[in-house]
Amino acid sequence: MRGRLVVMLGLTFLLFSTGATATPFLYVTDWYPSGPALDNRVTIVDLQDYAVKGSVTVPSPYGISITPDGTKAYTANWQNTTCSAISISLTSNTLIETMKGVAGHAQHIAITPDGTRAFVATDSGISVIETATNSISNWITTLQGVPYTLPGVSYVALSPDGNWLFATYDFYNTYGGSIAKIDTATGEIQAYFQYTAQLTSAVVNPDGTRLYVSSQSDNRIYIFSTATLERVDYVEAAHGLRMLLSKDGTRLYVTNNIWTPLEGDPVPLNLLQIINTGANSVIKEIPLTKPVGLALTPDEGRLLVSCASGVAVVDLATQEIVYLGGFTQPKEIAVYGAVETPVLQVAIDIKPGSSVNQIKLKDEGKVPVAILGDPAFDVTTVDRGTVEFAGAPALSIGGLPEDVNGDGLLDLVLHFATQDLRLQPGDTQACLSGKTWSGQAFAGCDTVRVIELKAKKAYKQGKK
Ligand SMILES: [Ca+2]
Ligand SMILES: [Ca+2]
Repeated sequence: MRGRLVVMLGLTFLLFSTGATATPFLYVTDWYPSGPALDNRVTIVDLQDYAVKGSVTVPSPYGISITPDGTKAYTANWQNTTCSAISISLTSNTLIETMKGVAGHAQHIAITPDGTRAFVATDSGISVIETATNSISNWITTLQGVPYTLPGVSYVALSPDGNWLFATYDFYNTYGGSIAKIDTATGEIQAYFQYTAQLTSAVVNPDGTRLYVSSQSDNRIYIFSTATLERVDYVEAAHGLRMLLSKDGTRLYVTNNIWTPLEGDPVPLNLLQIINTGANSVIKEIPLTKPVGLALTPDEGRLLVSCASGVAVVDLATQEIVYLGGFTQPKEIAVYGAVETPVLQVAIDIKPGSSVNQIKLKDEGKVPVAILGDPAFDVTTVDRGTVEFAGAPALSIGGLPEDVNGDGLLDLVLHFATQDLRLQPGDTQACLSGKTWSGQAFAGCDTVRVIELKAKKAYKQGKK
């Protein structure tokens, strides 16, 4: 598997250099306690062809989160009690630095929606990273104004507005498993729920009203009111370890994986569960070997699950599973990539007023091309700097919208230098493409008659 993936690398870079795709990327933390240092890494996989795009060496990375602008990934490093910042882009991924000073063994990290801070769950409390400087400090939480910091933080989840941090505590905490609702501005614990089960992760629904909490030892997903931390419901589940909600909040994905079965426990559960949050019931169970982390592709068509020695890619429409190998022991995963929107087809008119659309190559003139407005396409939204016709950029002349075909809708006529056109004699079609200010891609084609200006060329050469 690894050999094949390496072979694919060249192709991946070729795709980027043409700028043809906005493919999402998968980031996998991978580390095994007794493995060689080489296996302490974040591996980056292109989710279009599953080729490994590269890897960054990081000490014992467990949790991983990506900033909302997609420029940096942060890892929570368990054994090394550090965090790392990685610069990520379409073409390169490099370690910025590994920051010391984390409270303890770090296993999960959550970044605020504005990308300014990252909260780190450690076995000795919560640490916070200022992402502008990558400075790290141990967060002093307070309860009724008095410093109150509990160890054994298993997970941290932010509300969609970033105003609240929900921390779950596992049973290493002498107070038992518990949940705290903390004001991210002040560190004040606003509500607290104490329980006896080992709580492993939490997720807030899209409107910020409900908190789902998974338990390793209680076989339930608990549902709390985020306002009061009162328990309002639960779902009978297995040994929940990590959870992920669909963007609309209707599906909850849960990995179930009991690491150390207790005496009398049945066969260890290794399951992915899909829960319908409307009915609070499990609608699908998929066996997977020791599943841990979860991520969705931007279009939510594929669910990615880190497992014992690989990553399972579950096609949510067909339930088909592809396994990506070549890992030591994947921990958490993250996906970053823009949602690809379909290209809007628009009508264009090359040389408005002419139906022949003859283009004479080597001509020093300009070719006008009208982008025709229609009820579904307002030409005033066109970002002219993005428009290309037959490979040539639009010239910065003209371009005031006018109705060139008399249908009452504004059209946009742009001009292109004939010498810049990538056309060959005999071509019968030429196309224009571009984007609107909001990023919607559009394209359209029209017929052409391309001829070479032989007589003029000979005359010019003769003059020289
Ligand atoms: Ca025409
Ligand atoms: Ca028109």
